[in-house]
Amino acid sequence: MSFIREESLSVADSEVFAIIENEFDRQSTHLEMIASENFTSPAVMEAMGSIFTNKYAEGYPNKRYYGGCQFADQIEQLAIDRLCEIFGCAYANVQPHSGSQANGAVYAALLQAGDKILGMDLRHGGHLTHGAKPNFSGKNYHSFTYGVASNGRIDYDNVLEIAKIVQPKIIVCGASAYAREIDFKKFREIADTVGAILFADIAHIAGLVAAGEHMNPFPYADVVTSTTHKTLRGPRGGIIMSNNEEIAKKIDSAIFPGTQGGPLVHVIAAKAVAFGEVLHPSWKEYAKAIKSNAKVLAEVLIQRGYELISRGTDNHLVLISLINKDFSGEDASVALENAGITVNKNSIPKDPRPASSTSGVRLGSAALSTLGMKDKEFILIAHKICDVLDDIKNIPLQVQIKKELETLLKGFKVYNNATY
Ligand code: DSN
Repeated sequence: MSFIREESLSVADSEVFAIIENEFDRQSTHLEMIASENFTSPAVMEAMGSIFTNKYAEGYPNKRYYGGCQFADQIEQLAIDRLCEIFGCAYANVQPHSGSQANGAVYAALLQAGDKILGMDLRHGGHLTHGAKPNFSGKNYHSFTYGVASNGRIDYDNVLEIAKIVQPKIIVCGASAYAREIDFKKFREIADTVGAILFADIAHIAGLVAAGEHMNPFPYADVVTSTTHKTLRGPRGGIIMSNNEEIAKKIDSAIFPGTQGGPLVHVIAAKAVAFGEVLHPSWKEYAKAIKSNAKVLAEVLIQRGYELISRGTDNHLVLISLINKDFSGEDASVALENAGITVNKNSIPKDPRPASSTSGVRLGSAALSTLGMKDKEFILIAHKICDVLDDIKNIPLQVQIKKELETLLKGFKVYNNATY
């Protein structure tokens, strides 16, 4: 018997195949507006589903602990080189299994347990790994936070004041739900004033940074992390970059053997494919579309009377405040899902509701921009979102809108049955 089984998944495991088919149908019939999601190309998925999944390659290119790594070396080096070219940095580690693993490795590399970190408050748009108390970053380190001012924007003078009091070893900049440009130069000045390391987490905006559509954290940040699956449109995973050789060496040791074992070589192969796509001239056009589509979305929501945190957007996301409404982010997300629009509830600054219900809804434009949607579609979708929220208990309306949006989606396909 050949060890290679020739059957396709549908034959080999019809149960798993059926679930994947259902997910394909879900993704094909709902508007994907979760700000941290996107549609990877079939080429990315092909690399991720490749034979590299079989390979152990603990270590780094040309310094492995296993035999047979010559092609793993080539693929990892290619991913590293492409990544350094995209962001204009000297060192990159493409092995983190996720953004959280990447951030954990940065702390492990540069901090001792109990050291002070200063990051953006989760409820103001920061991430769990930026020092939130229930997370390892808030348990293992002494974490402090800054937030946004009443205008929904980071007040850099206030961050400086807090940094002077806290005297953190690391300042974390970057966010998961912040619609405005992050000024890395100002963060560098703050970090220099208090002698802190500047760590930028660009998970959400990486695809925009890559195209010059958002300020680059280099040369300002000492270390930069990102996920690869949000605006960067690659496979799920993390990356770490630096221009500082000493930091880069510590990061490499913190990833392996510090916090991870074998790298996911198949995912690294898919990262290399995604980075190749980012380096293509058409990426600029895509990043511009992400931003202009988010702007149009924000404009319509505002015209229709919805309050947005920071009153607009500079990037790929908008954050609707429902603080003055008699329904929560959870209610909104369920109603929008009924109408065929997938979003997430999100806490907002000074949110009176708990994280399980929230007073916010976060919307993103990256995935629908991948499908080729432009102003015209985003205006229509924004109005549909408002129609649902204006009359949130109207289930027949939600059903009707779902039908209309399914018809719209039929004209915008990224996958066919042969490519997912
Ligand atoms: N969970 C991601 C997001 O949705 O922004 C961040 O890790």
